[in-house]
Amino acid sequence: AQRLKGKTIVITGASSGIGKATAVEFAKTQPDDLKLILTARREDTLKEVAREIEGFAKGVKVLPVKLDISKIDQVQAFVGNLPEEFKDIDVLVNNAGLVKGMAQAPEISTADIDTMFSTNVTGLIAMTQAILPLLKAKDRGDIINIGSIAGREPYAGGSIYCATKAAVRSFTDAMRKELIATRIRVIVIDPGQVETEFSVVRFGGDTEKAKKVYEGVEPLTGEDIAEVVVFAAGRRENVVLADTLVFPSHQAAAGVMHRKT
Ligand code: NDP
Ligand code: 8X3
Repeated sequence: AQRLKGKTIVITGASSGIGKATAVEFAKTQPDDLKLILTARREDTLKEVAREIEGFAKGVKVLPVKLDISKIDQVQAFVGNLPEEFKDIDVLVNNAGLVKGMAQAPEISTADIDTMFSTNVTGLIAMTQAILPLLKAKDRGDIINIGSIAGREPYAGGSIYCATKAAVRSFTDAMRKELIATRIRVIVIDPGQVETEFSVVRFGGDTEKAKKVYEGVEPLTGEDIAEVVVFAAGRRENVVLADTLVFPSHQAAAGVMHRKT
């Protein structure tokens, strides 16, 4: 907790799931002195998360920022629009991301392909490029990217999503090499199955269909991944948790799941 003292942390996709849980976990771990910049498209939800955190962590200042990371102009304006006291960013958690549908080629809609790539890949890259100069200027800081088992092991019905997460993995690994002479830590955390709004979004709001994904299994929670993110950020500066794969105990690969019937 001491190592996180006074840090300014940006989390994308903090209105739900893993991102929201990560915001709460940072605040629980360092409730006395921390700044959190929480971004997502749903501003009201971000404000609720901010109220929740400020209710239990009196030393945490929370700044909710409406930001659609798939819109490059919004990302490029992000740092310039921050209040002065939030500009000294130490940690970027690139978490915002989504999957659309289960369609297979040649039936994948162009709109869905665009949404997945512009959010999970070009949005994440733009956000990283916006914040990296601040980290380079002080030669320290963390970029923590949320990848997925899907980026290591592509599955039928997930070709585009899997390709986006493979791109996150390549971008992350190349950047770690590019920043080798700095103290900037480049980290990727790959979750297996986590129950969040992920499947509800995948199936266009169909909660019944989403529920079926988790029938007979015990998925991870957003908090489980949040703990790993905060652990990585809280290590001694010379310790880089470069690459972590996290499964629930019933899962051994993207498609290897033990279901109780
Ligand atoms: P949720 O759907 O619960 O959360 C996704 C978050 O991303 C929301 O806060 C959403 O906010 C935000 N988001 C989506 N699109 C945009 C956008 N264009 N601009 C800004 N924010 C956006 O899902 P998870 O918590 O599960 O997902 C978080 C990350 O974890 C994703 O990158 C996902 O791919 C990854 N992941 C998830 C797994 C799972 O099984 N759940 C497994 C492995 C990885 P809003 O809608 O308000 O914009
Ligand atoms: C989410 C994991 O395998 O359900 O990234 O697509 S999977």
